[in-house]
Amino acid sequence: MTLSIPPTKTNSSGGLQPTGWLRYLSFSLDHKVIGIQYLVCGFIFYLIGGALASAIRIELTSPVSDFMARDVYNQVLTLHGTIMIFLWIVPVVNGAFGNYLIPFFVGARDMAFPRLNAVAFWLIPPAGLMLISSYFINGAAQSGWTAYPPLSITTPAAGQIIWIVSVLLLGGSSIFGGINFIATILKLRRPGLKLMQLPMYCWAMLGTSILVVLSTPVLAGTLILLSFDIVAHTGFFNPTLGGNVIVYQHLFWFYSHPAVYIMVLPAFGLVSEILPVHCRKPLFGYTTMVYSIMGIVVLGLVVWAHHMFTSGTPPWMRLFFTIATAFIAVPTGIKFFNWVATLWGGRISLNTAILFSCGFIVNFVLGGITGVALAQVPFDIHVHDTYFVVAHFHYIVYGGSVFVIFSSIYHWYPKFTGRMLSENIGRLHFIITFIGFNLCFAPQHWLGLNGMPRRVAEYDPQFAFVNQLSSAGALLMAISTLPFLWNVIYSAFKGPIAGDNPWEALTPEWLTSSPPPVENWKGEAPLVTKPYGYGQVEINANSIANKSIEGSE
Ligand code: HEM
Ligand SMILES: [Cu+2]
Repeated sequence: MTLSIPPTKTNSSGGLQPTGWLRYLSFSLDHKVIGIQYLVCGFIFYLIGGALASAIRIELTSPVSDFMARDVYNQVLTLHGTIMIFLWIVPVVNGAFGNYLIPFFVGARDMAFPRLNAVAFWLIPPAGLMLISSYFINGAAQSGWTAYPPLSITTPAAGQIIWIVSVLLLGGSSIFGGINFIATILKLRRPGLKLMQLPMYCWAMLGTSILVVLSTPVLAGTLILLSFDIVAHTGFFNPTLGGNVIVYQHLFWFYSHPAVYIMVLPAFGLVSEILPVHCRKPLFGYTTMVYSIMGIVVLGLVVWAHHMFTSGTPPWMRLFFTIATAFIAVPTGIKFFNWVATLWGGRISLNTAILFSCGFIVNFVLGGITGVALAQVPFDIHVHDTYFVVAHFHYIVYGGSVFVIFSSIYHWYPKFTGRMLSENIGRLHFIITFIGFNLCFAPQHWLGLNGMPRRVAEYDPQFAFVNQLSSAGALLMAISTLPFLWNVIYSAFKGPIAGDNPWEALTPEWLTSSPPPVENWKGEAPLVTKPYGYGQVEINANSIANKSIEGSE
């Protein structure tokens, strides 16, 4: 049942809102402006987080701590992890693309709650600035992005409290966003658009938003209790006051395991939009794709203790969490095979968007395999808190989410700006990123298997050479940002004009002008019931703007 109110005239950005580029610095209510705000703001934080990553890798080129003092290393590491997760990946795969695309995908003129939407975005820059500023007060948080007690209770309090307040603000932002996505997808659908006709990214965002709404408040509550332990010397997690550090770990991972799906499910959705367009084939197995998203949501909520196998978990619990974790490979495997089947026999045009998407598939499978390995208790005990884990999660978050963010930027840039990016520079960007990424993180598996611990500024000299390889990869990754930056900035002014639908795509955002007008469509929103009708309906999407596309089976 769709209870949708057909969105009509100015429900959002009318009247007194600034126009031109100033919009992007304003409290705009237009979902497209907010989407771009998330994207650009996230990218700025990515550059900062990347600079910190480079600093970490410079430190690790030699076995002694010569580039930074050890506690500075811990602060830089904490800042890097926190920025990358809470200020780059989560806001961008959810906030940026979700805001820009979801209203188009459901045929609405804006999000369900435009003001809440703007508030959700505007919580981010101050939270980020606050987090970074704590570095300058001599004593920034240094207990890692997990803030495990007792370390987080015993290290300097001011920095840790600032860290907690910023993460709370960012968590609030993400909850507001999640509520808005659920409401928009379920309630603002254009009449006649059934749930099972929605583009896959809508399903991914529905699943993700359910995870956000269920798990982020748990993190918020946990961090509030932690801050009481720090400032009021309560004893929730402080063992010397009768508290329990393991309870903290359970509560923390009840959020932070789902958080990996908050970072990768939207990426799954985006890839599912991009592949069919660039290989001119329908998305393979739509229905199984939907069910596998929901399967991942349910399983994702019950596997958190696989992060705690070395925390004295009883054997029955280990068994349960191993099995549940291994089961996630099933829905994930379904998605993988569906993507491959979508590509299979397609008319693939090897442009940058699909290169990054294919890069994602390759990297993600490698990260997934090491994930299943880590779910096995004996193996996990061997490599716990070593570089193997660092390699595993960077294959997921960088090889997964970041590759998809780039793929999506290449795919939707013409819609965002009305201009095309340079494909040659794009392919160069892809090649350097792909080589740099694998050179940086693949050797870390070896480091971990051979016992190099993570979160250290100093290590055994036998690991020096492999660490230097890894740092060389990181350098390449840093360099790869340059052609990308040049491309997006230059093309915004000088790129060839894109036209409304340069890829001849069938999803509804392409059935309006590029960039789209305020309120998305000049006339009625088109009813698109076959977003992946390639090869089934021979249509030229340009000529059917504002008409309904009903594919013939
Ligand atoms: C730009 C390329 C990147 C490089 C070269 C890089 C490098 C590193 C290094 C060397 C560490 C220290 C590992 C340790 O000692 O435990 C680290 C930690 C971490 N990185 Fe990255 N990273 C990059 C991108 C990312 C991205 C995109 C994310 C996104 C979520 C991310 C998330 C993390 C997290 C969560 C930690 C753990 C922090 C902690 O243990 O508290 N990194 N990274
Ligand atoms: Cu997990």
